[in-house]
Amino acid sequence: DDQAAWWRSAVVYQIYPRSFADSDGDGIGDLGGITARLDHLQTLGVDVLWLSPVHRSPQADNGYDISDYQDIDPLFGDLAQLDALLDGVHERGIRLLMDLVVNHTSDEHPWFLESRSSRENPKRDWYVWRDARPGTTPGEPGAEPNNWGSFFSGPAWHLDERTGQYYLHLFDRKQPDLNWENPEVRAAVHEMMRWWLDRGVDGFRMDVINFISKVPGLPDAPTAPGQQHGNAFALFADGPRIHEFLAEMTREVFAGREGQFLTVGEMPGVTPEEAVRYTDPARGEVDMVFQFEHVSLDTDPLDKFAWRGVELVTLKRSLHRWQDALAERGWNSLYWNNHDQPRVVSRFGDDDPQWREASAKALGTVLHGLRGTPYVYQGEELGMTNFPFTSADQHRDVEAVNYHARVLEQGLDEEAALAGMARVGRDNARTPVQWDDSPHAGFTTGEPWLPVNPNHTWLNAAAQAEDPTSVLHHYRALIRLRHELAVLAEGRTTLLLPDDPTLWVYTREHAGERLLVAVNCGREPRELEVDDTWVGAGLVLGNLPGTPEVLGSAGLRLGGWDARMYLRR
Ligand code: ISL
Repeated sequence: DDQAAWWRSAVVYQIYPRSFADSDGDGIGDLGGITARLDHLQTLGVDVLWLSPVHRSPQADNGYDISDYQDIDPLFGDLAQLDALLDGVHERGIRLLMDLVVNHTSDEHPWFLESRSSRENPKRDWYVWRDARPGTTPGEPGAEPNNWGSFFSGPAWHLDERTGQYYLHLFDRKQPDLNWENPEVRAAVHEMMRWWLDRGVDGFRMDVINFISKVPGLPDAPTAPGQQHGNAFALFADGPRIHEFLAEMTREVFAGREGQFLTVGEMPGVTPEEAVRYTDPARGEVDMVFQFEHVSLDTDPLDKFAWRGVELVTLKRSLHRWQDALAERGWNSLYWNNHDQPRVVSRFGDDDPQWREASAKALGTVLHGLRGTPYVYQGEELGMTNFPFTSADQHRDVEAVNYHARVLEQGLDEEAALAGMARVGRDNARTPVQWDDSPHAGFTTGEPWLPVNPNHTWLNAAAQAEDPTSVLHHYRALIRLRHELAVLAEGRTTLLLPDDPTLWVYTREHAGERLLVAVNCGREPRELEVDDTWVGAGLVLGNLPGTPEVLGSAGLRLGGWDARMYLRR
């Protein structure tokens, strides 16, 4: 067990640069904007920043399609500004993680331009090229080499006319998958990673990193009734050589370096059993993973936009299954939000104006009370909400835009599709950060690339900085507690009342200290009995005014969306 690891008591803040702060008035956030807002992050108290991609990119998927790994896109600035940001961050004792997007590149990356230029090109094998299915004519429907679908609608293959072969793209057709079976590809990625470490960055968040090892032969996947594409997940996620590739990466990139780094692997579909393997320090793969179980419970696995909701009992059991599975070996990362997920207060909380603030604080308390490294996504610390989408043309995200086009093409229910896009669409997380109540929320002096949420007039950072009862102040307290209380960083987690439909209650225990986290995830007040060993425990954090400072024998009476932490020494 890697007891000494600094990140066990750290909190990470994710910046989606395009939506954080704009310094040059083009309506798109940039590096200068981040540097100008570092005070916000320092007072919040976070230890690490993770920047979503700022590399050179055609922006087909907002930067997750990189055409030069060693340059900054002019939209965001240049390398000198990245160095200035690094200095500013390090001066404040904060570390910086870059996004590492190496399952695929942009189709405009020079590697791919070479690879597609001819079947004989030395880089041909750097990507995944295949002939049409035997007995078919290239280009006709069903001629794709296998039946895999893309995450962003349609088949996962695109026919390149020039050489008459298809290339694989698990995401957009502008995001061709690299062929990790080829050792030259792996060496080129390692070299690029070392270049960033030499520049001073402190680690990487690795995009869909558990997709890089595909099952050899790329066989067809089983199809569900009514589904056009096979369910290929098991054929590319956690594939046969994934652990080998990650261990090799650690050896090639981090071995022999001075410094304290952090690696987090984004891993859709990963199971707790696999996660233990990925994060076991003895195996030298990654420090922690982003798992997806708790953010997949409320949508249809075959159609992400078919939202169906989730019972609290299911949600808490899921997160606690992960707490239990990684209790002895490995490490969890904890998140509600990122740039791909709807806003948590609208999703699992209650964004009615009367309950928004309390429920945002309550959900923050639940997550930050758990064992693992918490991640805060920009705007979450303000309790930002989903955007009130009403029409298709308000969405910019390639995933939603492609989905909507397919719904129209296939004559499916457009109204249902729009409702789903409004509920779970990724642009909910991508509207500009609400800094103040000015016309574009202080985000830009120009026209924002995505509209600002109209609620910025009353929901913004400036107002919350003045208000000690705000969501912002609550997050500052949660982050401070992570640093101060060893029981929060290290304690063992035990879920109480697993079947209770609205109460989320658990304990943490470490070296003679015990913490009780009690949260009411509903509007109705609730009584909670606790055993005598808790009598006398002191309040370390509450949500609502008038919360008792010491726990008495009568237990707790929790108001709507009440959230408390009590400590017994
Ligand atoms: O939001 C999703 C689509 O429904 C997720 O499946 C998402 O695609 C998955 O989490 C992988 O995300 C990462 O890689 C994508 C990129 O679009 C996401 O923004 C990124 O976080 C491709 O690079």
